[in-house]
Amino acid sequence: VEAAKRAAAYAAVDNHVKPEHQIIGIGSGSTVPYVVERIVQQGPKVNTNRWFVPTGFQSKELIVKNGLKLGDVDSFPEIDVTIDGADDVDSNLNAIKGGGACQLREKVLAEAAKTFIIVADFRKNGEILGQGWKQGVPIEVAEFAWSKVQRQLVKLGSTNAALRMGKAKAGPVVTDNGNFVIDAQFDEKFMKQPDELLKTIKLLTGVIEVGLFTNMCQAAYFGNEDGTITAKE
Ligand code: DER
Repeated sequence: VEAAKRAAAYAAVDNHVKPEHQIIGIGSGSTVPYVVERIVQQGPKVNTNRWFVPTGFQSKELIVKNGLKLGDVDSFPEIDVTIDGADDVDSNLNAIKGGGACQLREKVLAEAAKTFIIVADFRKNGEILGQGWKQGVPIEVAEFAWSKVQRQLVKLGSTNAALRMGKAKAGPVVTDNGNFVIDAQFDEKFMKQPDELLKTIKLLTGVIEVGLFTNMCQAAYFGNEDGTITAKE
């Protein structure tokens, strides 16, 4: 799977990170390190003129560790290209994101980018959202409102809406923004219309961001087990 992630990341960088691109958004997860690896390979000459905007703590560490200049979205509101991972992608390039609980800053950088590219391994290359990623839609919520939102998600039709608990941490996962995450499963009839579901969930008071990225991605690159790449535009 790592080779597939690397192949997808390399193809995305080779096709979409041009020498003239100076502001680059770097996503979160285990695939984006290969994106940074490939950008570093473009050489110090082109990279000294670039600023790299992170989508969270992990992303920031990745940029700094690779000796790249750290930018922020306040100084660089317009981003040339953002490359990020995803948990599931459908045939219309809609994505479930937030497996790493970074979807708020990821969506800000995806929106701010002229081009938003997804990189992933073959497991994420799907038809309808939720067929591959079974953990549900990640929803960032204010701590104060989480149980109210959970009840409303069930009323909306979620088959299972659960507060995301820490693994090496007692209690719930806390995002880089100090909020909680609810993972809410919905059946196919909802997941076939991700933009409708996004709007419905986003309107619930206490919801901060929803891990449904609809009509945002210009291209997605998937690494396959046989070493080939599938590109969806
Ligand atoms: O949280 C996210 O949206 C991340 O991009 C993440 O889920 C992607 O996961 P992976 O690159 O580790 O498969």
